[in-house]
Amino acid sequence: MIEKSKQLFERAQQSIPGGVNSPVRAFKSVGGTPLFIKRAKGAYLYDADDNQYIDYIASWGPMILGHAYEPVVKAIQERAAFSTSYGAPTELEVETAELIKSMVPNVDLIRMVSSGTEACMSALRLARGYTGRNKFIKFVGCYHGHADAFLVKAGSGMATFNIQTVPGVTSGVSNDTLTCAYNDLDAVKQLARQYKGEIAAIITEPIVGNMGCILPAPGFLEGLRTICDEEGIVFIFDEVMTGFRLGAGGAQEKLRINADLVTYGKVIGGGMPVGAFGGKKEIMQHIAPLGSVYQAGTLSGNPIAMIAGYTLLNELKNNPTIYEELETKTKYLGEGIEQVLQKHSVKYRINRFGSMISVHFADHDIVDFDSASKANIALFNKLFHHLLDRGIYLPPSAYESWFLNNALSYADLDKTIAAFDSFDQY
Ligand code: KE4
Repeated sequence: MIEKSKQLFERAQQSIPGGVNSPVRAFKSVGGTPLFIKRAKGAYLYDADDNQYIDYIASWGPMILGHAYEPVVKAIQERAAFSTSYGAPTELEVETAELIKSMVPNVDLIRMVSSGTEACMSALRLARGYTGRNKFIKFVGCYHGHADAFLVKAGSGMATFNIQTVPGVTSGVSNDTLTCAYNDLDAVKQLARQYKGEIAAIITEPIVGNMGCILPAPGFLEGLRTICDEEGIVFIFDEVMTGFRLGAGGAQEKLRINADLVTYGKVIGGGMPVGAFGGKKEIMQHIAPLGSVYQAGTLSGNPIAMIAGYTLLNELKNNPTIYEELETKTKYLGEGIEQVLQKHSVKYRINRFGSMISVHFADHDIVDFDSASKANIALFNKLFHHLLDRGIYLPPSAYESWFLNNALSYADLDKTIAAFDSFDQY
């Protein structure tokens, strides 16, 4: 029974385009009425009709320790009493930058912004300003936020709605966006030869979350690093999803590959609007006011957002077993689902890394956007609603990674596995 969500969705569409403030929330691909969430605690969401759901979205990544995590809530409440924004530097921003530098490798300087989009947009501008070059390479199906240059064959909501090009993104912008298939190193080498001296950056999700979860093929990221070294190209890791989720040091640490610039979002803000980009001083020193690559933001480093992120990151830094617990839970869930799908003789692939996982109904490996899009999306959409009806909330798209939070219990995982087993439309 979701009557209040239905009423709220009708009402929302009178004032907000599509009734949502971000397209992927609209349930467009899975169908049905988006749930309006009233509150959340730990691993559970509660919708406007007070239905409880096990949450595998975690606000698309940020809520890694579960919802309403006490230390974060308390820190926000206390800090708000000192005003919510100053538009001036604070000690808290310095402490947060120092904490991040102590957790992730290879970041000399870091600039706070208010979203992952801003972080990726700024990192690309910086790479272009630093190299004096215009073009850059992104991978089909990867998503780096909604800045114009990235809205070319992007993942996440664009894949969900099968949007290839976006009205309003001019050819003047998209002509400098070069794309090729994720995991296709030869295609990158070909572009690097064809546009020698013209490519400012290669940006990638080191572990992809926006086509579902997709892992880099052995040697792929190392190959990109070599091309960037040989061609003077800035290598950008978009760690908006993987940062502080795969481990305290993110993908750079887990995969033992150093990018030149790294972008962050989601977990870094503990659910508040925070993004960041950082990297080698040689490059970062070109950012204004040090250098001439302009970048700015009224609410960048906002004290409420900073205290939320600082508190959460400290918890993660001081309790490294959290990552082992998350990985063990994700492995347990993946293996449980695998046993069920094998029992039902279903063609499937499960891609998993750390606490990122996705299930694809296909009898081919899911290694790039083309293979992800050839999976049985309709079947996923049916399964989505089967689970939702049983109080289990997956991301409402086959083109999204699931995000586990450490408040999930093994009873929650078993309930999820059982719901896969009770599905009778495989
Ligand atoms: P935001 O501007 O949404 O904070 O971050 C953009 C972004 C950048 N890079 C990566 C790897 C991302 O995954 C994202 C945003 N992720 C999507 C979910 N796939 C956000 C959900 C939404 O668009 O509502």
